[in-house]
Amino acid sequence: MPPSIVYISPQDPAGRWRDALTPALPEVNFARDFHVWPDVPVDPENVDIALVWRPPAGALKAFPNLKAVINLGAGIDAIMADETYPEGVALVRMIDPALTRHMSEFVVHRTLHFHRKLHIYDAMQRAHDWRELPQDDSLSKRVGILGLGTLGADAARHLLPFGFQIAGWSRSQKTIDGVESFYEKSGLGPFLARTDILVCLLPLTAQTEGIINADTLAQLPKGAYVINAARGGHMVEADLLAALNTGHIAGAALDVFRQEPLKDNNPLWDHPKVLVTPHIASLSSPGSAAADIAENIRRIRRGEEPKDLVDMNAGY
Ligand code: NDP
Ligand code: OXD
Repeated sequence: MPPSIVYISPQDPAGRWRDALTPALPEVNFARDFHVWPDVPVDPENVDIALVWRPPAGALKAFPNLKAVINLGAGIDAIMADETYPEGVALVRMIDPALTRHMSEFVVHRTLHFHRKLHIYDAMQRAHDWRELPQDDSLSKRVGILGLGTLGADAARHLLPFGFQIAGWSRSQKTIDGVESFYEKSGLGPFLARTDILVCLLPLTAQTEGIINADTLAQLPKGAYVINAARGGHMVEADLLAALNTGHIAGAALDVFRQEPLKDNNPLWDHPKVLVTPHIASLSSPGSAAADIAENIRRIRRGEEPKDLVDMNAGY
């Protein structure tokens, strides 16, 4: 009996992934060997691969012979939070050109929005207020990206042509043309002190949880902006609201929240200095990602190491 694949994503129907993977894996009989959780396959011992997005805690335990879990997104924090994650099972994250491209679009858009004061012009339009505001030069505007990995490095490269002064903060030192590298805990203070527009593209780990808080916001120059497209857990919402209300932070673009969907009574929804989007900065694209997922499934089944493995010790 050939091994089976299980798809576990309570949030996203399986259809788009099945449709994209079917031509990419002609050797797999999808009608027989692709199961959509919670429909339990007749023989859970026969499942070797799980394709998942935010699987409920404990769901993976039902498959005792899993060889790998393939995450259908970049962030694996929801999986790392599952204390019952089967020990020793390889975890693969998503690195996909479309996912990266779409995130850079979002970051460039939000950065330009604040840089060109479009949030203020939007409010002026609603007030029928026809005035010119002073225009800052991009050459003097300092953008700082928390996390200079796949997404952060690409966003930095896309921002460079506008002339911004770009820096990034990561665990290890980076060499990217035109991008100043700050790293380790000791680099965080100097990085924040030189940042007018802060972009968060970190993974959510024990070390990065709550990293945007009263203390770090206070280290940004007065009038700085915050763009969080990573995870809601990076941000202490009450601290951001306080900094917005004192005027220390001039505006924030938030795509991710501690509780999603954002609760109807959350003050961020209506805050005049906050732009809210519903975790859409970059959505996974089955059509783009299918070829790499298929290649990884083949590698795993041949007993080879898959690409884009998560470092379980680092947590990302
Ligand atoms: P990567 O793993 O490629 O990059 C992570 C970066 O963060 C690396 O530069 C890493 O440093 C740095 N980092 C990790 N821990 C620390 C730390 N403790 N201190 C300093 N730097 C640290 O991740 P991606 O770029 O692919 O993705 C980033 C996150 O974006 C995802 O985890 C996900 O949460 C979020 N995301 C959000 C989406 C949305 O729609 N809103 C869509 C896709 C992703 P080093 O390079 O030295 O290892
Ligand atoms: C991801 C996301 O991590 O969409 O891919 O948030």
